[in-house]
Amino acid sequence: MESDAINKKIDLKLGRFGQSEATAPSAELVDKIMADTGTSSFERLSKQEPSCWFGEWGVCCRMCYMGPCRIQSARFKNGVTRGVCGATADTIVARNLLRETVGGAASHGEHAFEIAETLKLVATGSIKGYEIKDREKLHSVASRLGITTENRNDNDIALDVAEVTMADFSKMDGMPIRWVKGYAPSSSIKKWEKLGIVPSNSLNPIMNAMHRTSMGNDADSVNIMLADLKMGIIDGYSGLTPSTELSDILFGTPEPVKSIANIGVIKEDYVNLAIHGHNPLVAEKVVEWAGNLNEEAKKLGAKGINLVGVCCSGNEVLMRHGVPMAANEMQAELAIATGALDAMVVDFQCIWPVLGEVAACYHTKLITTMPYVKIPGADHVEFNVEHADEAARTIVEKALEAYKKRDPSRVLLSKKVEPVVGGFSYESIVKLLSKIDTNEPLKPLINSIVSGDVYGIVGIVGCPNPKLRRELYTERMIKHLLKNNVLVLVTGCIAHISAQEGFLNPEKVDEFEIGDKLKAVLKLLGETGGLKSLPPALHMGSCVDNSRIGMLVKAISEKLNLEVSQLPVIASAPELIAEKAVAIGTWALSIGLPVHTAPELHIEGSKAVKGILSDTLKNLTGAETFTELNPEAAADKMIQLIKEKRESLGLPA
Ligand code: NFS
Ligand code: SF4
Repeated sequence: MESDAINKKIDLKLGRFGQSEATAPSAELVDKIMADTGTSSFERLSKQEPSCWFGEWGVCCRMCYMGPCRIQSARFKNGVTRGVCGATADTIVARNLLRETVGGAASHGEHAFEIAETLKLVATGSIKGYEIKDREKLHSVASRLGITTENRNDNDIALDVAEVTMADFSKMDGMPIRWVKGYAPSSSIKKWEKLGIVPSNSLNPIMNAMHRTSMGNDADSVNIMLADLKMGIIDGYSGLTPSTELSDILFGTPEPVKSIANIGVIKEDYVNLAIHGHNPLVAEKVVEWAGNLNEEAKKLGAKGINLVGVCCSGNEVLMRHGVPMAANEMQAELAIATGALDAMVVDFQCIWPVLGEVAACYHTKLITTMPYVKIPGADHVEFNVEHADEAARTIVEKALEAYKKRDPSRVLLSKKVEPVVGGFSYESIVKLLSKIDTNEPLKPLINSIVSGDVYGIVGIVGCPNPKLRRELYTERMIKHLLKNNVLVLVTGCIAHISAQEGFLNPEKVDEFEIGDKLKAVLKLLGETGGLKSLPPALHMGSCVDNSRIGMLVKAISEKLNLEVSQLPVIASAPELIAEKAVAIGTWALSIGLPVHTAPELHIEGSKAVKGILSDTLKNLTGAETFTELNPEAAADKMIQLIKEKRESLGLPA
């Protein structure tokens, strides 16, 4: 009976699987996942609710076996104030937050390192399957890293780029990591030097962070939070930025590209293969082999192989190949529940363990590829760059094999697809602007900001959180910003949400209520680039591609000789889930951007940590965090912050 009651509650919440009425796949498909698998993200969430407040507030400590300890005083007057060792809420909250940031920085770091290793193998001619696709990017990266390019061949340059990148992880010369010098805003570096938080390599601080947060070490929340900022810098310049830049060298720098989005991109008469995860080394090879084996699909009676993208790999293959965007992270299971997805290949990060179980309810093959990411119920095809072609071929063959077993009676497809234009790399934006001003391409954008035609810029990044999906948090926040002439940049799963809602569709520029001034800018720039308009929001890529936003911010701040924190630019993670998103937010704070999050970071239990993030930080990097659980109010708060920044620059507010 109790479970009946829960299921009733779920029905309401399940609603439209976190999409608006207009964009959601059929109600039947949404019901189908529960009927076929007995589970869904909303159902699992509702069984976890209400969340444990100790965890939510960050005051649960499991750092040792005298605990777990929970600090009640954060919420209740006469509650317990210390753990067994005496740790207070401030200590525990700060330690937990630093560990979250470490989780994110380690993820992005390993992502970058694997690509650097591959670039090295390419440069030395040790592997065949990959090549340098973008020379221009190679040279630009080399020059930012201070590597000579004159009279040298590309392989030698690439070898230096790869080695400098890899050395940043473990070098012992005590000098700042090279990617910081080449890519961080110069005013930010000066501040970090004063604070003593410029990393000289990126692995030691990760080890140090795990050490200092273990039982009986750093108890000073200010000291711990400085380590947290340093971890943010590592995330930005040993994780995000090299991941993006080296991927561009190997696979090309994105240019605006047209495609489609939503679950409806899965097609009945094709072999459907979804690419899910984050590793372009895998995704790119699968794209290549789907092309090579397309005729094989026809021999099976299908019209060909239909590749579709999920989460960040989805963003990257959209940006570089126009592959349709099927689903954000939490919709991956819905894509399988169509019964028409023949295989889903995954690599690392944001791959929910439940996918093994869900795939087992259908003919769908879930294929894991990384030695350190295996999932019960999945087939494992080990992927390494030395044998990338064989692995990619096997993966596509598994999709073909599975297609034969598809049961048409269990297929339910959605017809809804939304046109999108994505692929706005930093370089492509500069290129577009240079059509207006060849000599000083950033000037037209800066002029629009100065005049107020673009009131400000908000980078909206991160994940779809089922807690906030129920109320379409992101869509509502973006609409409110657009209304107020704020230029919206999106990445990660927020880009999927935006695509499904129509924010990436240039045709919809008149459909949404967009401020007249911003609309005119979007239309002018669109026409300059040969489109009817730019889309209401610009898709700048995957989560590591937040580095592209970073490059834009650096360029604007240095062009104007202003600190990043003076610019009317804000970062927002409106449906934060992952530790990676925490790390990205911490990086944004380190360079001086205000950061909005919803839900709140796990810091409510500590006045000290909250105070550092929302206030003290203003004097350190110029940044601050704020939380607002109502999407319109969050947008209003951003607009207010932009207004204040504009006023202090003497711009029309
Ligand atoms: Ni970013 Fe990409 Fe999505 Fe969140 Fe996960 S896929 S790396 S963490 S959930 S946006
Ligand atoms: Fe409790 Fe301290 Fe151990 Fe944490 S480190 S579990 S607060 S005794």
